[in-house]
Order: sequence, then structure tokens, then C-alpha cells
Amino acid sequence: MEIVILAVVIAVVVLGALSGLVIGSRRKKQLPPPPPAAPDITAPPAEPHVGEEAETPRDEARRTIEEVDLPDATATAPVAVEEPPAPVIEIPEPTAGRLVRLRTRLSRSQNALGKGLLTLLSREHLDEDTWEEIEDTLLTADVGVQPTQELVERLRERVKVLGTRTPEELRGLLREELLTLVGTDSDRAVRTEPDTGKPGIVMVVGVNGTGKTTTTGKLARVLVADGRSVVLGAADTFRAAAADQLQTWGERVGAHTVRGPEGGDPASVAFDAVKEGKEIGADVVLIDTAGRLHTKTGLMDELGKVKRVVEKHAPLDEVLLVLDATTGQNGLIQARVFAEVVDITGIVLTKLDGTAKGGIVVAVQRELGVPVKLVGLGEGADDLAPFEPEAFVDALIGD
Ligand SMILES: Nc1nc2c(ncn2[C@@H]2O[C@H](COP(=O)(O)OP(=O)(O)OP(=O)(O)O)[C@@H](O)[C@H]2O)c(=O)[nH]1
Ligand SMILES: [Mg+2]
Repeated sequence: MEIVILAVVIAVVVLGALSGLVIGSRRKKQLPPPPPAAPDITAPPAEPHVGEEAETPRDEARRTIEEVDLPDATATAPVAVEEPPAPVIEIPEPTAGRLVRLRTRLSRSQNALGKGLLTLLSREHLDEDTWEEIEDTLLTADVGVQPTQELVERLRERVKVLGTRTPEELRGLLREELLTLVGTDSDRAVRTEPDTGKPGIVMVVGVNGTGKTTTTGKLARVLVADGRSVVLGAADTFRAAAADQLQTWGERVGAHTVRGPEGGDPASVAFDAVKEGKEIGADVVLIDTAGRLHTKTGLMDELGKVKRVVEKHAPLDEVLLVLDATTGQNGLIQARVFAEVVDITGIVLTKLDGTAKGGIVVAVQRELGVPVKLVGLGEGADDLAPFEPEAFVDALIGD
């Protein structure tokens, strides 16, 4: 009996111990893992200490997040990002004295007009034939009929009074008379002064290929050289290349170009350019327009519209007519028609470097009653000069 009781007790104890083991192991499996310590985002990432090989769960989690979510550390290295090269902004030449510096460019006009006249006037006998030759020289240089007759009349009178003539006297005399024809009283400054919160507004017009875009670009350089901020308006929307051409000029001196879609309305581009000029507080807005034949009424009407639309913002300060000096008398006809459609306030004579017809300065001023303000003396970026009558006449007749 005692043996039976002992056996039952042993069996109960063994069974109890076994069941305790099973429950304990089950409980262990159900327990949640200990919560990770709250990460300290201000602390620098812990460097593993020497000998710390084993990874803690936190280390493992961090590595997983970095691998999946964060960009690779090397992606932020400067070598990985390819920056476009910064544009090189040119510093244009100062404008003062440019005509004097570029005087040799007038060599063709100088030989034909200045030197030709001085040689003729130095003849011992100034007979009728010589005076006729003097007249022809002036006409060939495109001075125009009326101004030529005036000049010859005055020269004849003064030479008669003078009697004998030294070369210096002749030179002085011719200089004075040519200066009278060219005129020294006009205000030849291009009006670009900003006025009570509005930039100076300049529009550039003319027939095809006279040099409008080039002149607009060169003028932007002149203004930037004088410390002014410039916005360019590419109102030649006929060809995308025209806007590109202007933009390239602008980029060289850091001036922004406002442009529209190819074939778009030029008036709205001009309007937007003035609007932007006002908004950013630019000093000057220069508007380049498409070349148009003065004989095409539709195109001339369009030009009138561009002007009217711009004037909804503010009046234009300058309308510059660009004339190619090599086209001679045809330039005068163009000038007349353009002046009717948009009030021309100044003339730019381009390509004076490639012609013997420097006399066109006189003729065109007479035709329009508007002064030549700028002259183009080459294709180079700084080959646009403010027109100075004295420097021009001196260049024509040489020192
Ligand atoms: N030699 C010389 N060439 C000039 C001068 N001004 C402009 N040119 C050249 O004349 C050509 C025409 O110039 P642009 O400025 O494109 O003429 P544009 O009036 O804008 O022409 P369109 O927009 O097509 O009507 C270019 O090759 C210029 O380099 C100048 O004063 N002297
Ligand atoms: Mg152009």
C-alpha cells in the first residue's frame, strides 16, 4: 500500500514538472520583445566602439532604413551634381570717344568726300569745271542736291574773300561748312532715362537687313556699360532665329530677353517686355521689331499697332529708324514712309564702314528733320558709336 502511494506521488510530481516546462516555453514565445530605446535625433550616429562586433536591433533597424529610404551619402557629394557653367558676362567698352577710335572705319567716305574736296579746293585756279567737280563729289557721297548747292555757294563766296589759300585755311573752311550742314545744335542723346517708376522705352524699326537686331544688341551693351539695367523685347516674331539672335546679344551682357511664340503677335511681346521692365524696375526696355518693307501696307500697319499697344503702358521715349548707309537715296524713301507710321525720334546709320556715302548723314537729317543719333561702323559688338558731328567731320577731312 505504501509503495502504491509513493508511486502515485512520484507520478504527480513528474507530470507537474513536465507541464510547467511546456507552459513556460509557450509563455516565452508569446512575450513581446523589449521596446527599443527612443532614438535621440540630436545625437550624432554612434560610432561602433572597438571590439563591438555584435549588432544591436537598433543598429540593424537604422541600417535598414538608410539602405531603403535615404539617398546614398555619396549622392550629396558635390561631384555627383553637374552644374551648368556660369555664363560669362562681358564688360563692354566705354562709349565716350568711340567715333574717334573708329574713325579709320570711315576711310572710304574720307577718301571720296573729305580728301576729294580738299584736293579740288587746293587747285590754283578754281574755275567752273572745278566747282562742278566739287558739286559732283558731294552728290556722289549722297549729301543731297539742296545741301550740296548750299555748300558750294558758301564755299565759292568764302574762297573769293580769302584770295590766296593755304592748306590749313582750306581745311578750316571746309570743316566749318561741313559742320554747318551736319548741324551741331541737335540733341543727339538717345533718350533712355527712366521716369517715375517706368523704364525708358526704345523701339527699333526699319526695313529688312538694315541692322536693327545688331543695333539693339549693341545699344544694350552701351547702356550696360553705362551702368543701366536693360530688358530686351524680341518683337520680331516672324522667325524664332530672330529672337535667338537678340537673346544671344542680351546674354552676353546679362540682359533678359522677353520673347513670344514664333508667328505670335509682336505687339503683345512688346507689351510684355515693357510690363516686365516695369515689374523688375529695369532702367531701359529695348524693343527689336521685324524688318518690313515700307511698301507693304499691312506690315506698316502692324508696326503702328505695336507702337500703340506699347503706349498703353507709357509713351515711347525713342523710336529709332535704322538705315543702311550703303543703300543711299532709297534710304530716304524708307525714312519718309516709316516716319508717317511711327514718329521717328532718331536715326541710326549703319554700315558706314562699308561705304563712300557718308554724306547720307546730311541728307537723311534734312529729309526727316530728325537727328542721326548713332552710327554703325562695323559688325563687332562695340562698333556702334554715338554720333558726334565734330568727330565725324574731322574723320572725313583728316587731320
Ligand atoms: N559692316 C557692318 N555690318 C553691319 C553693321 N550693322 C549691322 N551689320 C550687319 O548687317 C547684317 C544684318 O544685321 P541684322 O541686325 O540682323 O539686321 P536686321 O535689320 O535685324 O535684319 P532683319 O531682322 O532680318 O530685318 C548682319 O550681318 C550684321 O552684322 C555695321 O554697322 N557695319
Ligand atoms: Mg532683326
